[in-house]
Amino acid sequence: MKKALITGITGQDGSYLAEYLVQLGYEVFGIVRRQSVAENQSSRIHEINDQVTTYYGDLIDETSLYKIIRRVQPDEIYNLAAMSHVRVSFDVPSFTIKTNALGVLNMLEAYREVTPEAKFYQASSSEMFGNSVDNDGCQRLTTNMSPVSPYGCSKVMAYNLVCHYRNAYKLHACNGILFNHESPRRGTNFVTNKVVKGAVEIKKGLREKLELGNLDSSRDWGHSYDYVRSMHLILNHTEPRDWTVATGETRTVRQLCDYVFKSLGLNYRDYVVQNKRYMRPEELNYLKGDSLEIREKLGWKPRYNFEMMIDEMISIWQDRL
Ligand code: NAP
Ligand code: G4F
Repeated sequence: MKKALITGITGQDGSYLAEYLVQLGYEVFGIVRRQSVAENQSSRIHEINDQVTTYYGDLIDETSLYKIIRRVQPDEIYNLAAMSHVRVSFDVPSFTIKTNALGVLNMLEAYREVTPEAKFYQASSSEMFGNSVDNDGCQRLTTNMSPVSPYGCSKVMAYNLVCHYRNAYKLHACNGILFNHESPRRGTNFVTNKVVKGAVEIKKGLREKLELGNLDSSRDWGHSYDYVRSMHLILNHTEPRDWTVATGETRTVRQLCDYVFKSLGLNYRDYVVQNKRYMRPEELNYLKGDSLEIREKLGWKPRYNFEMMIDEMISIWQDRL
């Protein structure tokens, strides 16, 4: 039985990945942070709680990482833990860099010292590209990285550390550069789930308006369930290297609002108002990823399209509220 260790197992991706690896027959271990509301710690992994083993730890606490890796002796390490909110990273830049960059260095050091024969996946991000776009309107592995947020800067450092450790110490360490991916488990302060939840609340008469920031930025949105499957494929390819994972479709936040409100029989223009509070000091305007390589070489293919994913999110919020 292979052993997988997931940091960020309580997050959106961590919870889907844990379920997927359990299904594949892995013994799954996860690192969780202590939270003051105990129920929040494991709400996303509630259904598989008895099938995974979790340990308290933190990316910033190096000794906790050494202890856990030594105890688990993982075959595969998925490093998904991060301060993952781009706008919030402008408010807490130092914490963001400590967790997302130094935290990754801590993970790499513990991995190299304790289980260098294991495989290591790093959750890299399309936010690293900033506003760089190739001539064909896409971003890919060779696109220039010029981040426009503390979060993006932290992820570029982590990305480079992973490449460096792979080359310097001959480790099986890989970056998955994943474009935005969502699901009903997405935090409700990310735009897709915020819009879906807000629109369903409006439909049910629970609120009157929805406040958003920039409606004109474009994102390449896929489903988290599809994207965690790519993580496993990436790590189990014979050659350790980096990949981009995307749908290749892009939509504006305005188009997202239009689709969600229309699905509920509403016009978003009657309800959405803009509030500067949700704007960013510097915005990433446009993302559209080229994932041809992972589709052709590893056979990755998303099962959800945009409409299926948003419909699933709407349906879940209709039940929840
Ligand atoms: P998420 O839902 O915010 O989950 C992040 C996880 O990291 C949570 O379990 C969180 O724990 C944990 N965490 C945060 N700081 C930590 C620390 N210092 N030590 C240990 N654990 C810590 O994010 P996600 O959407 O699942 O994303 C997973 C990873 O992929 C992240 O690295 C993110 O930056 C990256 N990524 C995401 C996307 C996307 O569109 N979703 C795209 C590209 C890359 P708590 O539950 O205690 O907060
Ligand atoms: O949903 P978002 O907060 O996601 P963002 O900033 O693209 O970051 C996500 O994707 C990255 C991959 O590219 C990940 F690395 C990262 O961890 C995270 O998962 O915002 C999407 C767009 C932005 O342009 C933002 O300005 O929506 C715009 N937006 C407009 N109003 C809003 C809002 N975003 C949020 N969160 N809240 C709003 O009210």
